[in-house]
Amino acid sequence: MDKKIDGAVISLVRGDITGEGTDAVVNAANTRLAGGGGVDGAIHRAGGPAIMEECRKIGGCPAGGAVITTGGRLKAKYVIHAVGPIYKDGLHDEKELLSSAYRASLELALQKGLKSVSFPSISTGAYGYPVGEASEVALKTVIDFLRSRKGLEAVRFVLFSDPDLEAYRKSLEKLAP
Ligand code: AR6
Repeated sequence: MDKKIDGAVISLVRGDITGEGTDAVVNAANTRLAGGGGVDGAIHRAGGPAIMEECRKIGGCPAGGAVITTGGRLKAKYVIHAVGPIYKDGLHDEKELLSSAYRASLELALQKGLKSVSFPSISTGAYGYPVGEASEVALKTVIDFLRSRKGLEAVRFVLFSDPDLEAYRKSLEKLAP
């Protein structure tokens, strides 16, 4: 599913983000940038050790933030490591932190002059954020960004399961009918 937002396109696809050919892929990282399971493990496995070498030099990143490294052996030239919140009950700034992680990633992409970025569904795996709510936060943040800041041409959400894709599809339909 595609939606045009001003000059850019938001696409929702089902797949494995490590195969994406966008300028950057976003990783759902932790504050220590230490690697882990889920999409983080998959990106480091596919991209090779050069990514972790840069992560170690950077040292860490707070929740709500993002840092950028090489894409190593990935097709994508860069990996943007975004740190989403660990979901508790929705009353611990989860929404603000999740939105901030998406915004920080988009800011980094613009700073580097990138045109296309692929996101996974940050925080909705090991970090437990309900995907219905997270998809609305993610898409609203990206739509607001694309409407106010020019330069990006394509933002892809690469969802790992059909239910996740369906949740994002519903949210996008609601936010940009
Ligand atoms: N491509 C796209 N999406 C994927 C892939 C993939 N190859 N693999 C998993 N997903 P998670 P989080 C989906 O747990 O919740 C790590 O250990 C997955 O199905 O990867 O932000 C980090 O080191 C889910 O929908 O990230 C952190 O410690 C989504 O990606 C912690 O987990 C996010 O799930 C971060 O947790």
